[in-house]
Amino acid sequence: MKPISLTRYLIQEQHAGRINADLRLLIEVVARACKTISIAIGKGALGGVLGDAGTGNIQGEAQKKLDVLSNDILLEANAWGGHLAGLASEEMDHSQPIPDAFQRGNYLLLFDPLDGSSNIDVNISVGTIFSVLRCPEGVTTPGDEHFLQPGTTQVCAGYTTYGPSTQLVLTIGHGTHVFTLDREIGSFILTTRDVQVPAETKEFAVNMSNQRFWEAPMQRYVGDLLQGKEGPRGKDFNMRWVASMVADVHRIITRGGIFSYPLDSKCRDKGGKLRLMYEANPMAFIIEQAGGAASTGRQRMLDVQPTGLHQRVPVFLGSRDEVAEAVRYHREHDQGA
Ligand code: FDP
Repeated sequence: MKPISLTRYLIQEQHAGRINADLRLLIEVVARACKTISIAIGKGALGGVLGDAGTGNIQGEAQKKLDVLSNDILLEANAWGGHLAGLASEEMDHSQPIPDAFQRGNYLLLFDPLDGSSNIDVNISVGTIFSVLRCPEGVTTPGDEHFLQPGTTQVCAGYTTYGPSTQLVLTIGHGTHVFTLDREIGSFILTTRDVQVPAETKEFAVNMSNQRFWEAPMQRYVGDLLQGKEGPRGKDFNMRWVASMVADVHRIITRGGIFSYPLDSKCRDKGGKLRLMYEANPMAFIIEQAGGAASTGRQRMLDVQPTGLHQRVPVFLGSRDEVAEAVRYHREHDQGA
């Protein structure tokens, strides 16, 4: 079959009644912004975009020039389309309603403009993650509280990975699909329809240097993985850790695996390391739509009721059976088994 573009895919979805014109436009605008980010990243050292911006975000993290640039690109692209009521980003303290000068729509957009940005200066894959929610009925000027909806209410989620090729992975709740950027024609082309994460895996991703700070169930879980064939899991496991969530999740989308950023004593007070609203939830939606699973270790990720825009959570996601195993270790620990 002849490959189809993102535009054509979205029009087909609209004709099938699965999205409306506003959501189609929203996705097109986000995809276009991601192409602009991809071009800036691709220039690397020649574009003068590497290095620190000399500022920090609300989370106390140093911002890279490309964090700020990517944020500005997404904000600017989405301000005037008429499809959004408000936006929220990792790089902004609070959400922003669409300015009065522009028409407002019915959707809310959350994004992490440049995930894994600590990898940018060493030319390793980074990405953009986004999530789309409905603006609650009757709300014309949304505030932070209107974004605090559980992941199950997401109408669309996606990420772009800026690697050897730029790929957009998208779900509107009808499977997860992979698009690859054709740099010559400037279009995202559908390259894998209905991608499926294998249910079982022999590969795990975690920052092992945090091991001594983990909780007991995580210690036991990874301890058993490391024992391989001789241990209770009865098979040898391989480990990968890119340290860009997008790149690690993309590997799992492609060939299976489990990604975890568990609770540890360093991040316990904050609730975890990764952010619920624009990292864990969109990835959980994408992974579930690809047949995988996502959990905090104790609860399905998409069922978490958010309490803050920048809330953090522990994350386990990927191959369904392996996530179930990690959850089992937590359950057995909590039940004192
Ligand atoms: P980064 O801080 O570079 O943006 O979002 C946080 C994140 O990267 C994830 O992309 C990545 O998986 C994780 O942090 C890396 O954590 P470590 O520094 O502990 O490896």
